[in-house]
Amino acid sequence: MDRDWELFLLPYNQTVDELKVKLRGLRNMYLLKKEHGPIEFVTGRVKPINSILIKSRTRKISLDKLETDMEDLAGIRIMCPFVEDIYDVVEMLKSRNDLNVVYEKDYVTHKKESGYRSYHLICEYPVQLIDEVKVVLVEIQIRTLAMNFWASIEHSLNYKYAGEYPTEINDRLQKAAESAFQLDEEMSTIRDEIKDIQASYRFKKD
Ligand code: 0O2
Ligand code: 0O2
Repeated sequence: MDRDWELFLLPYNQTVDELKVKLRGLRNMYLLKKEHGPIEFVTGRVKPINSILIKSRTRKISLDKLETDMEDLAGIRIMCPFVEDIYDVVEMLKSRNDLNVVYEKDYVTHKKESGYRSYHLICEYPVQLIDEVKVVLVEIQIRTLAMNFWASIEHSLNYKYAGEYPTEINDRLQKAAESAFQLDEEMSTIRDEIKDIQASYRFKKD
């Protein structure tokens, strides 16, 4: 099939650009209000054509059905300081009126076999084109900095091993993912203890 990829991907590029601006704007609002911000940073990408073709072959997705069956042509990633922030961001996204969450995958509570942790929302997002509104799918991944550290490095290693790690490497990657999660839990505990100390100071002063 002859496809004009630039034209096909245009609404996805528009979606990623718009959502990056909107979500980075939210981060700046928290910064201005000097409140604890649940968003550390936001990135986004449109799936490269080569990756689309590979995924369509491996997942047996017909090129005619990319719009409905390849849910991550547009991808947004939100990094949070703490695990608890992930759930706040999820609720915040669900309450937005410019996004419709179609379904979600909680790999934070239910980690994947690889050790991967992240919260995924598959959403519909309306893009205004010249003379119509096109609703496209976008995958929003929400994770902590530690989860992102693990996933980014594992993803780059995966290219070398084409997803087929030797068992020993697999075990070590799973252990590394667990260490990253323990680090997240420790940072949350430290934060809570600091809050308690601050509250007790305030109580003594009053
Ligand atoms: P600031 O002032 O750096 O915070 P673009 O659309 O070109 O702006 P793109 O191509 O998506 O961005 O770039 P990229 O590399 O994905 O990074 C997007 C934002 O995330 C940038 O911030 C980066 O600084 C920030 N970023 C990327 N990696 C990290 C990281 O490991 N830690 C932190 N804290 N930030 C990171 P901004 O919004 O452009 O502005
Ligand atoms: P990319 O752009 O290369 O990251 P689906 O991919 O949705 O058709 P699947 O595999 O059931 O089907 O979805 P899942 O597991 O939710 O994975 C979607 C995305 O999550 C992947 O996209 C990765 O970005 C990320 N992910 C899932 N598992 C892992 C993992 O074990 N390690 C890492 N590093 N990332 C993971 P893609 O398609 O790989 O694309």
